[in-house]
Amino acid sequence: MKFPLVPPSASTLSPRVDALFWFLVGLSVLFMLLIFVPMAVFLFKYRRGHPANRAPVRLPTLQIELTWTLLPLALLLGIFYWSAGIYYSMAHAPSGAREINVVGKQWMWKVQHPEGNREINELHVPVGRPIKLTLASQDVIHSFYLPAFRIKQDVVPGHYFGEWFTPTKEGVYHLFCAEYCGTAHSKMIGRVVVMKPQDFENWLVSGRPSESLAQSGERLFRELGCSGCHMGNAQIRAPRLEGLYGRIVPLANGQIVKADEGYIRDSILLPQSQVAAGYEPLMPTFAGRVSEEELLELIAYIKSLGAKPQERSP
Ligand code: HEC
Ligand SMILES: [Cu+2]
Repeated sequence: MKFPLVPPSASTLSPRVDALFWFLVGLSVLFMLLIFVPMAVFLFKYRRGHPANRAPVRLPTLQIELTWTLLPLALLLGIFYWSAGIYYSMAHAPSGAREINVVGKQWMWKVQHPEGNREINELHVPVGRPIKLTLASQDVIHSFYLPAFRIKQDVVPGHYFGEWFTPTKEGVYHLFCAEYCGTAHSKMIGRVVVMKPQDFENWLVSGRPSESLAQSGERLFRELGCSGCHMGNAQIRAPRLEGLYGRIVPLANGQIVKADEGYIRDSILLPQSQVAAGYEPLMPTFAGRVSEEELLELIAYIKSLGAKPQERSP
């Protein structure tokens, strides 16, 4: 039976993570040898009864101290610089990435594609294209783990987490939950299917639902009564949401925030926590009334309202 020592390497990040990993393993082995080989040699050389020279030795203490202080310092700073570079790339998705939402819940991963396609414990992606994931949890802490792409991200309820990868090889790869999350945690597994771009297009079209993600969000926007306040001639003065996504928003308390997914999420669940400047805190909370998936649909809709720069008169 084949038992691979390391998972397959199938993303642009994998070789970088592996290089660092093997360097660290090599370095550890080197230092282990540097300590244990002399130890064994001295044990043997100075064993009882052996006529070795046991007279005290004089060594240049300062040089020795400096060497074993400065050398490890340089080595560790080098490792820091190297790994910080990888960490930085991991944290910043390239622009033009395909955006996919993933919601973890006991005990499955639910995936939403922008076109409206949905999957459970499966994630279909095209090869060679950066994929940007927005991760959320419906209940407890889960951890989204794709070993072949060298990404693992804890997903704590109440926040969005971003993660990205560019698959480099077609194939089927493991998807795990890597945080113990209850009875059926061990069954919270799935697969990532990396396909040729053309096959992926066909897959998308073959399963295409009647509504895109943003269209589902638009329907919810009406059903939940958001449009009653946020559209056209409402009784209550509420901000228009066109062009909100990505904009800088001044808040009533003087703070200035960026309207990203997290901000929109908080606006819907905790409207009192961040009141837009110039408006009364009249928006009711929708906590408990919308699921994580519905929230992501609403956000997709608000994002689809475009980023047209628009003057806002408070
Ligand atoms: C009763 C009227 C009302 C309803 C219903 C309502 N809102 Fe609001 N909303 C407001 C008001 C007033 C504000 C501005 C004050 C604030 O930030 O809380 C606001 C702010 C927001 C903001 C922040 C906008 C900005 O410019 O910073 C978002 C996003 C938002 N609402 C989305 C929604 C969504 C989505 C729904 C439906 C699930 C909804 N609202 C339902 C009145 C409403
Ligand atoms: Cu889990």
